[in-house]
Amino acid sequence: MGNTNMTITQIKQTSTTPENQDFRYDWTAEEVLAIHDMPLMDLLFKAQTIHRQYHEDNTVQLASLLSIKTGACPEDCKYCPQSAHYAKKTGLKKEPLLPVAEVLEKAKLAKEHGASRFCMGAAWRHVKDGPQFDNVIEMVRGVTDMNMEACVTLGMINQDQADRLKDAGLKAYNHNLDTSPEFYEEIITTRTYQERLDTLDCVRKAGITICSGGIIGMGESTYDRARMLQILANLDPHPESVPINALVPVQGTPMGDKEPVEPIEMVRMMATTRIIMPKTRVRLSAGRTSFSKETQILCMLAGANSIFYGDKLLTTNNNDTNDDLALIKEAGLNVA
Ligand code: SAM
Ligand code: DTB
Ligand code: SF4
Repeated sequence: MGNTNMTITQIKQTSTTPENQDFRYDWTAEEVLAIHDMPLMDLLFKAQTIHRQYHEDNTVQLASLLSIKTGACPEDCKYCPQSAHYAKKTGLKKEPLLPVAEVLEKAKLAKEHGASRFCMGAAWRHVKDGPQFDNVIEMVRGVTDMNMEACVTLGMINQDQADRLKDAGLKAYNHNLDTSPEFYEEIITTRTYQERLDTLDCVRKAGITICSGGIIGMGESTYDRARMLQILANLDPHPESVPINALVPVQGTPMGDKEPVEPIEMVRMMATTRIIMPKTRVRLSAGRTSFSKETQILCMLAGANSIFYGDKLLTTNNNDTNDDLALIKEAGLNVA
């Protein structure tokens, strides 16, 4: 990997402008895979070295998640407990859009508990104009007024809808690529990869930051993982936020029986993401409940600087908040 004897102080004195060679938008999947497959110690060293150049040391952002509209989604994403296609087997109950006041109350509590970002998710294929979207706009405005970063994930959106969200103060729109274009068809048949990229384009054109990542542990190869990261890293500018989820296998979905993700595979994903997208916030997202404290710390050493904080993700359990606070204290992290 070159320059292994350079000290961190020396590295910090190098240019941090996006013109320097840490920032590339022409990655090949083979190059990304080669980074991913590096000897683990070299990979961790390189990732942490880059991390310290572009991010505050010892810092983690806490983001809270809330499902504002749960279940009965017409899409067939094979990993997702909210898809109507698997509802009979998962038994997940459909719920209407939550009232604005209830959502804002949850956001206030999240802030009081230390979260600086509040993400609201709706099990929609795409956003429809009308009273429900108007309510989401109010939620975004309310969360922004609390001085929290508001993020939503609502499925596909058009330019007009993205512009309205921006006007309401939306900081970020989450829309994941989920996997490589080649493996994608085995996971989702009701929406194309290109449609996902088109939504990201509207988000960017509206001036909203992009939050886009994916899931590992669905049966994809490491090449598929590298391909997904390649496509994200070739967006110019890079997505401001990349969530990496380990599949939460939910009984009743077609992926309910998948083996848990090998912890070091998650660490390698974090490090690769950090190296090819130096300034991006890398989010250690779903699947943390299956990882030890030590694995999570390794993920952070590899460049992850955000976790979802709160008892629940959207419909599945998240780590106990006391355990998270203990981890943060033990590792000497500051909450951003
Ligand atoms: N319906 C919207 C969409 O698909 O864009 C927003 C909600 S959707 C639940 C948000 C993301 O959660 C998905 O893109 C997927 O990456 C992640 N996700 C869903 N179920 C998951 C699971 N069982 N394990 C890990 N990640 C999951
Ligand atoms: C993301 O990439 N992960 C979060 C957030 N974006 C919306 C969602 C994880 C969902 C895990 C399954 C569930 O709880 O339903
Ligand atoms: Fe619907 Fe999103 Fe779940 Fe796919 S991931 S089924 S679009 S809620």
